[in-house]
Amino acid sequence: MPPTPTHCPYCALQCGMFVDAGTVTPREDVPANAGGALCQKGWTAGDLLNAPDRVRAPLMRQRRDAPLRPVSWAAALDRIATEVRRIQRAAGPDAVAVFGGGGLTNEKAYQLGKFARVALRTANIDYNGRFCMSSAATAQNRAFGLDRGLPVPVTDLAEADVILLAGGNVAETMPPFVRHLAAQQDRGGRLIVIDPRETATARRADLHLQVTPGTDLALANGLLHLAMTEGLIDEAYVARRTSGFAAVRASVNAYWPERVEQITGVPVPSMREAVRLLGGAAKALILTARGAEQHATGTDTVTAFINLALGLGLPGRAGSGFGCLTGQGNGQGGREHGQKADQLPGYRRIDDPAAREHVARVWGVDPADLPGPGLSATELLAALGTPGGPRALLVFGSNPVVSAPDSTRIEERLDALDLLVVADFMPSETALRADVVLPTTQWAEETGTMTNLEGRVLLRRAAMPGPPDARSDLEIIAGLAGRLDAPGRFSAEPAEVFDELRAASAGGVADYSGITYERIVAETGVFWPCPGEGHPGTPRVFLDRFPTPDGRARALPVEHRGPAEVPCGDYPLYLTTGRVLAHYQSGAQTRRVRALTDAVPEAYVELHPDLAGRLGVTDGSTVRLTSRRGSATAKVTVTGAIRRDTVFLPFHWAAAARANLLTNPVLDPASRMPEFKVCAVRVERAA
Ligand SMILES: Nc1nc2c(c(=O)[nH]1)N[C@H]1C(S)=C(S)[C@@H](COP(=O)(O)OP(=O)(O)OC[C@H]3O[C@@H](n4cnc5c(=O)[nH]c(N)nc54)[C@H](O)[C@@H]3O)O[C@H]1N2
Ligand SMILES: Nc1nc2c(c(=O)[nH]1)N[C@H]1C(S)=C(S)[C@@H](COP(=O)(O)OP(=O)(O)OC[C@H]3O[C@@H](n4cnc5c(=O)[nH]c(N)nc54)[C@H](O)[C@@H]3O)O[C@H]1N2
Ligand code: SF4
Ligand SMILES: [Mo]
Repeated sequence: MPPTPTHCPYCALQCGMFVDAGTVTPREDVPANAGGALCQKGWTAGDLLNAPDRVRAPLMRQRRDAPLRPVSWAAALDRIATEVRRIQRAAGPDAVAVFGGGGLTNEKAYQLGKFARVALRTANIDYNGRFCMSSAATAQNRAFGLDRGLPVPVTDLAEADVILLAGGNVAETMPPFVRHLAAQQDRGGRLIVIDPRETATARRADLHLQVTPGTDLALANGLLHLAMTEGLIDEAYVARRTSGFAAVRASVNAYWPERVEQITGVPVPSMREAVRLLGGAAKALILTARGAEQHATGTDTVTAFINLALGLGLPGRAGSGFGCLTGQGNGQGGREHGQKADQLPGYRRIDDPAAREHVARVWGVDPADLPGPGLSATELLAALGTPGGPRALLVFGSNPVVSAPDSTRIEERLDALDLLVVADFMPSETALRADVVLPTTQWAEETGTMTNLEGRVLLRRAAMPGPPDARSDLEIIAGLAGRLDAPGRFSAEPAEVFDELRAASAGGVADYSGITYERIVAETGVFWPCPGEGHPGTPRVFLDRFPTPDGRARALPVEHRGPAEVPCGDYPLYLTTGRVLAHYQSGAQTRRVRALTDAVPEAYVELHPDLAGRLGVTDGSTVRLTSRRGSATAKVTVTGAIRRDTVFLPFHWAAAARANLLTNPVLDPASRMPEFKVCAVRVERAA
């Protein structure tokens, strides 16, 4: 086989790569990683295919305390179908729940949503995107009537005079993205970064605002206040393209610079410089990432940055706008086609009668038989095994034992289930707790579409066969749907599923009806919305109008509330969590790649030198971190790049090094995003 052009298994940049017998080389034709850049995870992705402990056969245990043992596919799938029927007879359809992931292809995400509604008839399906994109998505939908991460192609970044990035460390989380920033800066463009840490990204910036964790909302309101007092508001744009801006003006009056400096720790002159840069730019982009979004105030924080962008007249102008950096490989498509509790394909709402009618017709079922909205991810996990809550959970593409907040409670809830099923190619920490583990093929062994952070639909192609006894998620879903006598068709062929997805999405907000595999190949990706095969796709959204009832963007006043937990006598420090270059998410994949564990072998916590001195610890010492929920241990890295009042712990490790033993599961009221980015902790020397 010649090298197969495909895309990376990891993040939302979806860098183009060739795979040849498991060896990866970069493609040069894909704009996201133009010129053929890959990060270390991409270069070493081939190692995932032959991970020494890869799951290669179905595994099952007879009782909770018995070991997992290999069984036939028939035995595994029969057991699941029998248990599902038993549980649903006793406790109703919602007693079986599904948990998906933003790494799944569009075809899988679509089929999983259909499987839940049509085969299981459960309302309870949600996915890990709640932990990821939900605040930005909710805020963009609220303001623009549409949630596409970036409003423009990444290559437009190079043309921006100013880029403001709030809470993103792209130098580690999507390194080839930095090339677009470098191109921008080479042209004389300026970069402003908001982060409590002086990250590799912040070091590239012309201006770094080292904000107190959880206070971005006040900062954004403060920047808008300054834009008003400095006469930098684009009044013609505000009058023509927005609604509700008068109320926003009135509310940000209270965010005068000295007050905002006190809340955020950002000096007034830095704020003023940021606003002058932004206000003086012909083209500017305001971008948020998880640092600003993963808070109980995440939706309103993103709204505050959108208000700033609207005041400066950015959204809907070429090369300008507001955007968020999507995280997971298919974090964009994964939030469009129905694995979210309140959603049907095409970014339709499950409580909209017209949407139910349309999708039910495509599925060949009665709209009245479709369930309504179910529980959101954190609430779903919290309800498992409780009276009236789900008794069975099917997981496809997530490792919540490591990645969900307050993980002690997650383990308790999973252990309280009658049935836990995990489809995965790795023996993740969640899979190892399951009653049935279903071994799947992975990225280079299967075909499907991924929608990257730009909203560009791409084709990942099978480059090689998977292990003989592994099956694709689509085959697994088809096998279960058949056993459950599901109505309608559950094809295991990605191209057939994609054609059905196109029909189901037609007329929806995320309309894929004009996109075909052939077009994706011929055009190196097609941007949604794309409502017909003759339609060119939409690289830049909002140029003429916003898809709101009156065509205007909605500005909405939002108030600073701060994090749910702030430091106190018992827990005197802020903990913030996030990522390092060499590891991905829960680490289920990257902790199995030698080059990556060599690069960063174990969990570490960043401490300011003053704090390290007070604690009497140095680089390499072991410390225990304790929050109101539990304790975790990690090695110390002393760095002046972090604030004195804050410590940083990446969340990629398992067992006692889990950041999520500490995190606060308090949720954003609108998006149901947990507050991963701030809780209060104490740090002590461990024996
Ligand atoms: N190497 C690697 N790359 C990845 C991933 C990975 O796991 N590893 N995951 C992918 C996914 S799913 C995602 S969602 C993206 C995430 O990509 P990013 O959002 O870039 O990643 P994070 O490290 O979670 O958070 C970014 C920054 O937020 C800062 N931060 C913490 N608290 C605050 C705050 O209150 N305000 C502000 N302004 N900043 C704050 C942190 O210091 C951190 O530097 O990365 C994607 N790429
Ligand atoms: N403390 C803290 N916690 C966080 C975050 C944080 O910043 N701080 N970030 C949150 C964010 S943004 C995210 S996105 C989540 C991610 O956290 P998780 O949802 O746990 O994501 P992964 O580690 O990518 O888990 C994916 C699992 O599915 C498997 N898998 C991958 N592809 C497929 C597939 O196609 N099919 C199947 N069946 N399995 C597959 C992988 O092997 C892996 O075991 O973590 C969240 N948790
Ligand atoms: S930046 Fe993301 S898509 Fe590109 S090689 Fe790295 S992990 Fe893969
Ligand atoms: Mo994410």
